[in-house]
Amino acid sequence: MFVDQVKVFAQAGKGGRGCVSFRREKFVPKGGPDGGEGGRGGNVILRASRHFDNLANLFYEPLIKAKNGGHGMGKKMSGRAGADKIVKVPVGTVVWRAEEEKHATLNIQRPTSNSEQLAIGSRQSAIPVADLVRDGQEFVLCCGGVGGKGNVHFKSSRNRAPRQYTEGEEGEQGHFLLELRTIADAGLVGYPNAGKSTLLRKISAARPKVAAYPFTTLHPIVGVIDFPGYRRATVADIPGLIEGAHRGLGLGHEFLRHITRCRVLVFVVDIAGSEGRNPVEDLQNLRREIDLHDPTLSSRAWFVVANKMDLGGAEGNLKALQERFLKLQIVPTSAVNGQGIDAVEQALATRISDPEESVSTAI
Ligand SMILES: Nc1nc2c(ncn2[C@@H]2O[C@H](COP(=O)(O)OP(=O)(O)OP(=O)(O)O)[C@@H](O)[C@H]2O)c(=O)[nH]1
Ligand SMILES: [Mg+2]
Repeated sequence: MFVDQVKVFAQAGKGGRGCVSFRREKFVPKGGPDGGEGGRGGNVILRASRHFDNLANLFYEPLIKAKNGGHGMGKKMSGRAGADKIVKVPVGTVVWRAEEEKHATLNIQRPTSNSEQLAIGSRQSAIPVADLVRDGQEFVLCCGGVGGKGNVHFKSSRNRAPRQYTEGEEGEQGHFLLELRTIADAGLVGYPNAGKSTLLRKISAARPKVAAYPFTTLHPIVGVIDFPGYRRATVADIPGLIEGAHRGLGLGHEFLRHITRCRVLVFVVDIAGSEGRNPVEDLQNLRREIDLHDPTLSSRAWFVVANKMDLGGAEGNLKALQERFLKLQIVPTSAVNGQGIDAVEQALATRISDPEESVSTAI
């Protein structure tokens, strides 16, 4: 199962209680207080790991609790520290904290497209607290409570047999929303059946499913391309978009956030116009959809892959597309027989190494 958004409740460990104890030893009458302090509670820590590609482990275990600290003991012995709870999440996870008060009514809605604020429940909002973008990066979600003081801390010249102690502090706790935003250099955007997955199979070792029906790809898949000179780039294949995707139609909206980190967007269109499509309109609609989802996406570097060149009618449509978008880079390909794949790799290599230069405003 692929999970890219999950709500969790995290609770750090409580600090251990301080101890009340007096030294008892043969030939040492009135040995004095010797109660040690409690151990600190364990932290809840998120650690980004490149071995995970989604948040399914948290879906099955949405309560994350770290261990409490041990109580203090006699002979000034401190309690043991509670073990930290380390939870591994995929690289690219964004962490949001839900507001404290209304935990009971917490009820997630889809993130609003343009704002950084995420609507959770009716009146609640969440604030972003961490973005784990490097492998091994850690974030302390909840800090463990400090241990209490034992009676040895309360001794003084006037109080030589204190019986005071303090409880350990509670650990931090809270509701959080974790959201995965895939990290890739380039993202493939297109209508269902345009041939995005077929293209990814050709340019990388990734093996997304390919079939002749729409919505074959159900979650993002990242492939790695090796360029000459030991350079490499990652390309994400996301499920096909349809008109109205920004309003939640089809699968598109769910997954548009996975291209928000891509430096280059590759628009894959079915240039043969199979299934009665018009490639020029397709491209205009796709550009509009991503712009409506997030206006910053439409100012990214981009180019077009005109796929299915092997089919009838493709040549004419390609001409029409080129005439309509004169300044735009259009790479004709046929992903099934490998035609134009080198040109796609070349275009990706130049755009990814210098995306600034290639920001295009052709539409
Ligand atoms: N003739 C021809 N067929 C192609 C070409 N590229 C892909 N196809 C076919 O088009 C169909 C859809 O291909 P996919 O790669 O699954 O398309 P997709 O864009 O990933 O589709 P979704 O995952 O549904 O969004 C498959 O039957 C492919 O074999 C091409 O260049 N020429
Ligand atoms: Mg696909």
